[in-house]
Amino acid sequence: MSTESFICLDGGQVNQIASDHHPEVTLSLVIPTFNEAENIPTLIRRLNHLLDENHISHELIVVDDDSPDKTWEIAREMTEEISSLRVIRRVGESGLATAVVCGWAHANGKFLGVIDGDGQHPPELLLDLLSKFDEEVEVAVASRHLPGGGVPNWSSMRRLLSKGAQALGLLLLPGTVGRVTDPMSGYFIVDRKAIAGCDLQPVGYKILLEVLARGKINKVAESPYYFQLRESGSSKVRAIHYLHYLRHLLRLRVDPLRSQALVRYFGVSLIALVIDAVFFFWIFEGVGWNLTRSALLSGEVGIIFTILLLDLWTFAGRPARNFTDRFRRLLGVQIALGILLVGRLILINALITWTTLEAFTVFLIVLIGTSPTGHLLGSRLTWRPTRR
Ligand SMILES: Nc1nc2c(ncn2[C@@H]2O[C@H](COP(=O)(O)OP(=O)(O)O)[C@@H](O)[C@H]2O)c(=O)[nH]1
Ligand SMILES: [Mg+2]
Repeated sequence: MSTESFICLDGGQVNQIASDHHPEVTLSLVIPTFNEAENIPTLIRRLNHLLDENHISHELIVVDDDSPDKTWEIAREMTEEISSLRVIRRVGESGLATAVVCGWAHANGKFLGVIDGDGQHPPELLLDLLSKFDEEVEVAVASRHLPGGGVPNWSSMRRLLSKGAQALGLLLLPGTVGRVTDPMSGYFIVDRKAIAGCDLQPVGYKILLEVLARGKINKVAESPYYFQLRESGSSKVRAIHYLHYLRHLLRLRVDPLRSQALVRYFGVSLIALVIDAVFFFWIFEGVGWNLTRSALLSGEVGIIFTILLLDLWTFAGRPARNFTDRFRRLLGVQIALGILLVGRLILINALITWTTLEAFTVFLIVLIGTSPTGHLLGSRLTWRPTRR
């Protein structure tokens, strides 16, 4: 944790956020800037006044990428007038999203926020966003796509690109992009706890995507707002940022394949499969039950093991909020895998009738063949972390 009012960083990216916060700082608000010299003084004064007036202890952290218009210098001069203001000048580094992570890595607050430096985000909405944390959310997002929000001045081209980007995101990362109405929002607050220790490595503009994908986010809240006209200067969005966005989506898509949770998840599927097969063999060959009854019973035993292992092991780090929530999740797995089990029984009987294969071979083929679908279905339906 640091408290210097001015830091100049020359190289070396910071992407880890500490879990401790200063007991006296509630909100650390990062303002990423590049050539915002004309906008920044008004915005800083407005933000500081608003937060002071509402007794919210805060720090404002401008993270400027060595702007040619000397935004960082103008902000630095203001640190004498505004004690809550801190300025980070990054030399030889650029990118909105990494600037935000850098600001948070130097922040002291319990809640970490971000707001554009060009006045397009109405500061007053901060109060609304902060109030959402009373409902135990981890992230509060300002959304342009809720009733009461909007983007008045965008060209049809930019609207189209924005919609296209969102659709692509939904296709590639439905579990992340689908959690909010405005995944492209650059105005939000996150509880430090949810991202502390996470390896945040955003590419390009979309810091919210990174937070939703890598943070420990159970519940998200949203507040509508109108995207204001830029006060001065121009947007820094360029064609290359759409490529960055695509790269970011692909990276977030591929990374979880290496994650521990996924390995555990497939570990459970494998264990359940073995238990199912052994149990089936025992009651069918040993006890002498008929094929359908044996497969039904062994299938249910496999499901119960799956439920227990998922709950106690795989998703132990993502606990349910209460008993009802936990019960709902477990019931979800039972229903999803139960439906699959019925399908499996039909398939087993069909294969026995139409082929000359042995019963146990048929059972194994169907069990192994259908197992991935069932477990994927189970996870999709039940461990989706948030319901909006
Ligand atoms: N530090 C930093 N800030 C940036 C960079 N690119 C954009 N910004 C800031 O991020 C905010 C949003 O950028 P803007 O170009 O207005 O995006 P738009 O509102 O989506 O058109 C503004 O405060 C910019 O000054 C960057 O590379 N580094
Ligand atoms: Mg802007």
